[in-house]
Amino acid sequence: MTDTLTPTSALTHLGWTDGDPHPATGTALARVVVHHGTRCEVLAAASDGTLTAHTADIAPTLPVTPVAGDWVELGPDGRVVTVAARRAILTRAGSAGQGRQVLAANIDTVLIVVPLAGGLNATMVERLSVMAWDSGAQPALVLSKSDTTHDGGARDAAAAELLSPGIPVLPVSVRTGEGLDTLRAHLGPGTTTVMLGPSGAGKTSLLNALEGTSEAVASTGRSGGRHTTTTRRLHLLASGGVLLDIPGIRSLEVAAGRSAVDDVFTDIAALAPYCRYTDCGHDGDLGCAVEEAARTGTLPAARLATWHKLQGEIAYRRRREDPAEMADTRRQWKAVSKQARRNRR
Ligand SMILES: Nc1nc2c(ncn2[C@@H]2O[C@H](COP(=O)(O)OP(=O)(O)OP(=O)(O)O)[C@@H](O)[C@H]2O)c(=O)[nH]1
Ligand SMILES: [Mg+2]
Ligand SMILES: [Zn+2]
Repeated sequence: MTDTLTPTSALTHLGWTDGDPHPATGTALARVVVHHGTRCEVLAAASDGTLTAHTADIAPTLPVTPVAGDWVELGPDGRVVTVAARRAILTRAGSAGQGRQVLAANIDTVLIVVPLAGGLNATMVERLSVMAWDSGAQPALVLSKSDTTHDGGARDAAAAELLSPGIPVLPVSVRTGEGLDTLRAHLGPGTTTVMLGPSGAGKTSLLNALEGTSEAVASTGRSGGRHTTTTRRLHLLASGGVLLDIPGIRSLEVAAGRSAVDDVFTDIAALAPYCRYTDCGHDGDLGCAVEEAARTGTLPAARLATWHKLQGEIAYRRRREDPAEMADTRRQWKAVSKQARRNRR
């Protein structure tokens, strides 16, 4: 790249904001493009203001694994010596025994990409929205493949607005070009965006359509649940922002806190104060306003069912991740089974 930029404007082009770290003397600030094993590809701002790509070894003493979007400092030998504290992070549930896995760091916007081919999947919209809110970044919902609907996705967009209230909903198609300009407006200069959606939703196709790139996409008609994109990678946009393309995620991998659930299930959160008990579980409790709304049809029953599932998953993960709570649960179960044994005598 040979644009004449000052080091600061070069960093801004990489998505650097005032809240991000300033480089210490003797080190250079760089952004992780992709991480593989003991190395990272990074983009750094040279003193003449140009952006330069490097492959940097990771210092073995580094306490955290860098991910795409991380700000890192390169030592005099060019190795990654520190990973800066992360602003918003997108995470998913790790495999058993692990905590959460960080998918992208220092993001401003999460584009939830849900395909319209085969019909709008309500649960997917709800679950991925929870995950997006939990990141601390601003979510937006992209309904991809709008060309597969009869009305350019208008009906699905109206339905999606109720499923994930308060966020922009954009029907788009890379076939017809619908919605691409609106989408571009969401990827403003200096902002960092990550795409979150299932495999085959058309994330990489969107990147290609927006930027004229030719990253690999699934060949038409191919199915079988394999990921086409296999790395998490940061792409510089002509608009001056950055876009992270990551492998597809299953909406069952959601890991989030209760407040992110309330951000999406605003209808349930608004009804809860009218329940008789302040700690109402909306599950057979006496005087429950939420269940009453589900009975009369003002609240879709499917929505309450997804809410219950998410609460169960949060509680389960809490116990798994928090040993104290786990011990508490064990004690409770011991007491219960003791009581049961006593009752049997
Ligand atoms: N009809 C239609 N098909 C599309 C559209 N966008 C993408 N596709 C097709 O959907 C398939 C999957 O697209 P990809 O871009 O590889 O999907 P992805 O979300 O990146 O998938 P992973 O990399 O596996 O996470 C490809 O065959 C695309 O041609 C669209 O707007 N309309
Ligand atoms: Mg892809
Ligand atoms: Zn209730």
